[in-house]
Amino acid sequence: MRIGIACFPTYGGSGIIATELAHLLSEKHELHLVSYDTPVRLEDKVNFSFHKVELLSYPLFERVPCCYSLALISKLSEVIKNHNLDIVHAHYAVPNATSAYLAKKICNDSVKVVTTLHGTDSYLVGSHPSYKEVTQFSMQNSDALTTVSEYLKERTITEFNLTKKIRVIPNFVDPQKFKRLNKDGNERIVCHSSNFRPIKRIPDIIKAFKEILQEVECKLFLIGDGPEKPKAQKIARNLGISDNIKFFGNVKNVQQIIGKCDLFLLPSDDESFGLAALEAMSCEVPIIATNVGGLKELISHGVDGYLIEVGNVKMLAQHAIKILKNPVLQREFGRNAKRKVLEKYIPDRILPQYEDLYDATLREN
Ligand code: GMT
Repeated sequence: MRIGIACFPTYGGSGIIATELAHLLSEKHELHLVSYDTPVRLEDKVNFSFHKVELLSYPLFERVPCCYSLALISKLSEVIKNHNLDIVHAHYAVPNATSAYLAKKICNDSVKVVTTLHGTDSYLVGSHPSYKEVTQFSMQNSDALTTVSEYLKERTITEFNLTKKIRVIPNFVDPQKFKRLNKDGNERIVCHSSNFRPIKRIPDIIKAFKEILQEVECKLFLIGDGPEKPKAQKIARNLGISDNIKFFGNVKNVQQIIGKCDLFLLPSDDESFGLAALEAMSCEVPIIATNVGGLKELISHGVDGYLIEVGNVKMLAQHAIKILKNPVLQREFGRNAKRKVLEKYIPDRILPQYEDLYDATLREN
């Protein structure tokens, strides 16, 4: 097959999944990746072409972000025509699915569009009144539509009144890359990784960590960057625990840090799947997360981690202390997590689901 993938290049699950999918698909298919910058997880040597969407800088466009959607339509049309693509796979509805649909029209319907919804493109950005109409249209008029969890499927159908069939294809992780690593010392490490947006509830992590520190000597590793970082640093200073917290900023090879951690926290307000948690599980790290969205499908309470109510900092701290004080429990949760990853979330299980979908979509009229 000849496949084009459109995605965001930034730190965020949708771009990561799209890039990893491109690496895997390119082993068997002709692959073209399209974005406005080099995706963060793009490997140095790849077996496919990367097509950069160039933007025209023009004073009139200063406050009109539509120019990216248009440039993406043009670039996708060019790639579809020049490489005779069979499939364009848009990751994230806004604007990628819309641009893919219009590129298909420019190319006289010579290609099929598959859209994967990752979460915020459906329930946050896409459902904003400024984008809802066009997002709904682009979802309904994709040739195939997938979500990363049952939760996101149900929520999308309800919020967008969709009649389109949706297939659930979960996130995946490379279990050889994300694995347990030997620590440099005996230090206990609690970890979190995200793009530091309010939805991730970073202040809950810092406040819980203050309580954890009263019982267990440990460090908090915070990986990533985003709008909540200055606030997080200020809370840590005010609580007098800055010396125990390390802010890493954006890191390309997160597995080298997560693989040495003892516990991973993801107390988000909402999470369509929770790729960061999956990556930690593959490193045999127990998870404490909120019982929301796709996290409920990923984590089994009392088996590979704990699920808490959103905002329950006390419970977050209590469960963390329980795990950190009990290395046997920690190892058991970690092993259970890895077992689940190997059973359900490795490329060998997920890749065929995308390939089957492409095949079925090409067979349809
Ligand atoms: O939440 C993020 O940090 C980024 C966001 C994105 O759109 O890139 O991630 C979403 O997609 C991931 C990959 O499918 C999911 O694992 C995340 O759960 C989802 N984030 C949210 O729903 C908040």
